[in-house]
Amino acid sequence: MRTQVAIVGAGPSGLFLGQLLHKAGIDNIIVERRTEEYVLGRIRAGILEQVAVDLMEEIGVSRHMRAEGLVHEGIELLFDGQRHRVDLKKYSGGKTVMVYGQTEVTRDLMQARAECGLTTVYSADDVEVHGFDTSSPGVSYLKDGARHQIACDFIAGCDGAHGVCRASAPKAAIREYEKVYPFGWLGLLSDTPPVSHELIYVNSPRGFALCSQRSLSRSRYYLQVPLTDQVGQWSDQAFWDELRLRLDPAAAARLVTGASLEKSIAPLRSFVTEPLRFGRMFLAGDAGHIVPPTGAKGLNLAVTDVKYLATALEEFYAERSAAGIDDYSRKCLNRIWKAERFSWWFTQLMHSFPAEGEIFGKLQTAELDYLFSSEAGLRTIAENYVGLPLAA
Ligand code: RFL
Ligand code: PHB
Repeated sequence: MRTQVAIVGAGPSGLFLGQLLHKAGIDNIIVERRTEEYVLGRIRAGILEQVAVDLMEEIGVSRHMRAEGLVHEGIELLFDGQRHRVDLKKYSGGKTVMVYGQTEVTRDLMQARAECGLTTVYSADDVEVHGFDTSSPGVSYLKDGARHQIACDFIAGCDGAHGVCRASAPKAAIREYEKVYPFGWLGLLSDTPPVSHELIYVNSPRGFALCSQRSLSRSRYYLQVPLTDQVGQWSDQAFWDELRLRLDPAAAARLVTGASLEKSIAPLRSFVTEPLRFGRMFLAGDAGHIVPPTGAKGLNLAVTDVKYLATALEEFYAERSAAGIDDYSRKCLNRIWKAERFSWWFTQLMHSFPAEGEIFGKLQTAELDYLFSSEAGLRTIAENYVGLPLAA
């Protein structure tokens, strides 16, 4: 097989990139190690910044999002027993966010890809990337007992945090920055109405909690848990009891509980790879960087990476200019580090860090109190949460 761009990974990065390239007339094949059902079954992000909403429009996959997505103009932070609202729209110069699940985004992109007749190879084993330091790179994989080869001009490493692309970059050419947090998030999805019409981020003495949602009848909740906890230890009842204890009395009284549709624990980590380009291979999305989910930035950063990458490749094919691909890493990393900073700061501000002693909680409350007493403070939260502007 031959294509112009071989994309490794059919998560949001790979699927968005595939549609953008197709729209620009650039041929691409996606190679994914899991099945289509497995990819669709993963419950992850819930918040789209304007940049992701715009991209869904641009590639013509916004019909469901427009019908089912919920526009949110604010979020609430609960600390010291009281809820405080951040008016995102007011303090970010009119921007909002969209509540629309990654599962739904993925489904819409997969449908669009199928309608365009583009090739996606699912259940591809032992994927390998070759020759990206030459002008004729390739990707190979095992399927149905045989090794298949794809010759291409470029490789897009959209294969997430544990993919093969980053792992194949020469060790001497890559630098990795990492921070691991001493806790995880236990998530629960249920067909129950959300406790509030906006998201509530909770700083409580018992640990962080988040009340999120997927629709007016489907809720997504998270609890900060020790890294040693196993999902099996947490019955639905235990989850709801603990969540109620972390909420304020009014929210606790309103909480509607029900059977979980899904429960899982995700570790929290900040991670950045530099650079994001190795010859004719590019890293995009979680393959190049991870943020703790507190700032809701992961999916949105993936979207900006692939937008920059698609533009650079389009420039290469249309004008035979390498300026865009030469600048890809720098342009992405500038935005990535700012999102990393916000996600790290918001994580530190809202979670319990028992090892830091009681003073840490007091300092968090003082900082939160200050932020809500200051227009600059509210702007800082709002501007970062809705997403910083894209580079020109
Ligand atoms: P993905 O989604 O991990 O997709 C990578 C794909 O590559 C495949 N793959 C391979 N394929 C072939 N060969 C190999 N060797 C391969 N190795 C891996 C994988 O099977 C997979 O299909 O990465 P991508 O596309 O870069 O997308 C990134 C986002 O998924 C991620 O950043 C977000 O989910 C992060 N995130 C959130 N982001 C937001 O913007 N807003 C949120 O509200 C938000 N909430 C979250 C989150 C992530 C969470 N978890 C579980 C980490 C909440 C949680 C709990
Ligand atoms: C989610 O709904 O899954 C979600 C929302 C906001 C976050 C993280 C996760 O900050």
